Amino acid sequence: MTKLVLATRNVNKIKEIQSILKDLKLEFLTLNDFPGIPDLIEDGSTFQENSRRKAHTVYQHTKLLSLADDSGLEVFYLNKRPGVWSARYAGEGATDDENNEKLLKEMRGVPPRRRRAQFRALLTLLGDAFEESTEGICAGRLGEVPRGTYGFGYDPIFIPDGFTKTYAELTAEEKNTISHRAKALEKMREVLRRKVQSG
Ligand code: ITT
Repeated sequence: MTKLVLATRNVNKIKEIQSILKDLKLEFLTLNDFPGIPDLIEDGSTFQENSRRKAHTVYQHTKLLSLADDSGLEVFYLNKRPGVWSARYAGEGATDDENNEKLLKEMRGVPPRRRRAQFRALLTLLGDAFEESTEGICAGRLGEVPRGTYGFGYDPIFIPDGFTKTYAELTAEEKNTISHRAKALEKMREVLRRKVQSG
């Protein structure tokens, strides 16, 4: 079975990626299987840069097909912040609740029509003499208060277009059919399928 190393320390991303790709004959490995890999540096100014860096670090160490995900929430009113700073918006080591609180505070009083936002995921698949990147975007708007308990990160405050529920009120299956990550993975699916076939 083709081995695929998920180049992320985020367990929620791992769950989502595994679920979306479950029909492919892939053996998923994670960074827990390679304790020697150094922390993945994310000091790039774009999702693309960070995603490539994470994939390269893991591929260099494992020499196995590696998939990295760099993602975040872009709020138009805030000139696309938090963007690449999404994980640490309220400071290094900030919790999801703290990040959500900071963002809602900044957006307090901003009317619904100016609360447009989008999630973006940038995936990089890296193998032997091979690199492929795909992007997925899910457009929506920011809620006024956190709602829902599923998912992670900014899920409780993001309402995808076409829904009245937040990402955190959708089931994992529902989120995984419309999310930014799902869209980026769908674009990667054909490449992955070929890798599976060629072993
Ligand atoms: P890795 O770098 O190890 O993959 P990370 O959590 O640090 O894990 P990122 O640097 O890509 O990952 O930051 C992504 C942040 O964006 C994440 O911590 C969330 O705050 C947010 N985010 C990304 N995708 C999300 C989603 O589907 N739902 C909610 N928040 C999300």
